Amino acid sequence: MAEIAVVTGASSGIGAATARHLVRAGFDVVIGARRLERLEQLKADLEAQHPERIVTALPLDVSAPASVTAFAGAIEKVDVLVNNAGGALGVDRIETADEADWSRMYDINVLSILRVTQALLPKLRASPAASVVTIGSVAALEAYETGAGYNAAKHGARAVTRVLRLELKGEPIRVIEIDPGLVETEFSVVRLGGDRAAADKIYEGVDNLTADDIADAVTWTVTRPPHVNIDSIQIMPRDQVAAR
Ligand code: NJP
Repeated sequence: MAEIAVVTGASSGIGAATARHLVRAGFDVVIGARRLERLEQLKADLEAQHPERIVTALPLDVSAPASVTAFAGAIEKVDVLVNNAGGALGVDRIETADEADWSRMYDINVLSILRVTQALLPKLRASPAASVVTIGSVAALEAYETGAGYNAAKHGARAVTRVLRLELKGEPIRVIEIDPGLVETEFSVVRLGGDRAAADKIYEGVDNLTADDIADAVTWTVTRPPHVNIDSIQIMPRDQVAAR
């Protein structure tokens, strides 16, 4: 029986690419997000390319505990969990930032990891060799102006990841953190409230990372021999020398 990887936030960007790479690497995948039609399209594409693999698309809102419970309840087995769902909202300086955005960023980047990991932990424990991956950010390692809410949230995600590793010490579950720099996905469109033209400007003239670059790293870490734990990987576009 194939190993099963669960990827949250798989309807676009890094999550969708990670699901694709993991299927190519021989995993069956469970993909979750709110935009179910995107997941169904990804499932159809993957099953057409890899008819031997099983792809399960499930609705998931990581900020709704009942949705997380239903998602986890529908999953029978899990060997790899990729906590990828998340994102940034707004670009305000602290003096004008919106508290609701900060609260939401904490919810989708930090509490999401708590909810999904907690719900799937019994099933991860049933795996002979499991991996839990956090898609964090270089924002957890450095600070940049207009990013305080997101920086704080990703620092939080990093802290949760590290504590999880300590608490699972001695169990066959490794905990991995992948911290990307700027990756060309829908991230900036969401951050800018749907303003695609403004988001495109951010990516203009820079040799950006693609979602495949990050998916490649995720897949590499979870396919190392079980005794090897890749603690964390920071991946930046060559020309990005600071977080932003
Ligand atoms: O962004 P995007 P990325 N419940 O917007 C999902 C981190 N990162 O791939 O629900 C469930 O294409 C959303 O699904 P949907 C970033 O912080 C990125 O770049 O259908 N899912 C979608 O699939 C994040 O943790 C960059 O809207 C929810 C996905 O999240 C991860 O990479 C840099 C959800 C977002 O896909 C993937 O982001 C960096 C919810 N409530 C870190 N809310 C970068 N791109 O530059 C959102 O340092 N999602």
